Amino acid sequence: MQEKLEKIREQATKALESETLLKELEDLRVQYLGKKGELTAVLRGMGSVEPEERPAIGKLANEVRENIEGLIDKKKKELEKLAQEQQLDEEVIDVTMPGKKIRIGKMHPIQKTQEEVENIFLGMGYEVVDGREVETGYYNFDALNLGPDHPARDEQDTFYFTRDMMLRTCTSPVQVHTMESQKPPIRMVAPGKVYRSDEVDATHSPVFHQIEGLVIDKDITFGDLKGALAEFAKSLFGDKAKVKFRPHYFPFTEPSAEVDVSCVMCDGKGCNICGGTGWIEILGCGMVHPKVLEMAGIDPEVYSGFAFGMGLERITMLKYSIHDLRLFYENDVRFISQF
Ligand code: 2NL
Repeated sequence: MQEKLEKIREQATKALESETLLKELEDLRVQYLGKKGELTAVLRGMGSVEPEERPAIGKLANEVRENIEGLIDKKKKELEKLAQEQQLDEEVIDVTMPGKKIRIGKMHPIQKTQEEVENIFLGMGYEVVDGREVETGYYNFDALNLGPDHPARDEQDTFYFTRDMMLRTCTSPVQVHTMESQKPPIRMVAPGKVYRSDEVDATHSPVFHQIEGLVIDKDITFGDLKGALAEFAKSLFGDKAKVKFRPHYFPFTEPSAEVDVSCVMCDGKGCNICGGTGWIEILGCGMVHPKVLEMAGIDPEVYSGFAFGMGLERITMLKYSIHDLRLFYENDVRFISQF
């Protein structure tokens, strides 16, 4: 009996000394000390031990149990410490290393110009109105007094889905929808993407951005148009900016004009940006054609109004001296992040 106990102690000690895996320690505990373990098996045989020897054997058995328990606990602590050290070695953190930079995006220059223009008109009491990019021939052309034979309707110039469904070529349809659904007074701007079948070059793109404005009320005159656009030009290009109205033709306005602003680069003295003239064209405008008002259900005998339209790419190029519009669509952060 005594020998058996010593043997168990010896085997357990050896097994524990060579143990290297924390998860196997519990198996060893069960093997030696568990209910079906080796030590329990030996103690079950106590009946065959001489009664006078029993206390000594019992004492030894307890000693062996405590011994093995002690060794298991010691081993457990050792292995836990080792595991922790290993983990710490693997997860070294150098707190002096520079942190990861989070790159914050920037607003696209076209979007920036759009918001700037929107804000100027919001400040003058206009509303910003969004619309659809797919339109019918009526809203894109007929309602604007562009008849069936107008060259803008050519398949070469407009993206058609069907004979009567197309990508809008300007944001005027948004204004036509507004005139149909809202009673004057109307003061609105309609910004957004427009589509024309153009070859890409430094100043053309089949998708570009426009903002159009419309004011309709009783007694609106060309004087109101001039005042509004002169104020707008000063807000966008600075107080020194002057405007010049040149007669022009649009089918949807009468009279019509193109507006030049005094060159922001040379103050009107003449440079290579303005081609030596001192003036730069920024928008088209005019008094809304009576036929256009009538078609939209507004009585031209009672109401009058003005409208204008400008390309946001063009304005942005002027503001930042950008010479090639393709840069806007390449999405190179080195370009975008400059504005
Ligand atoms: C340009 C010229 C213009 C308009 C747009 C307009 C809209 C309605 C009625 C009458 Cl609903 N006119 N829009 C008027 C004059 C000029 O744009 O050169 N845009 C880039």
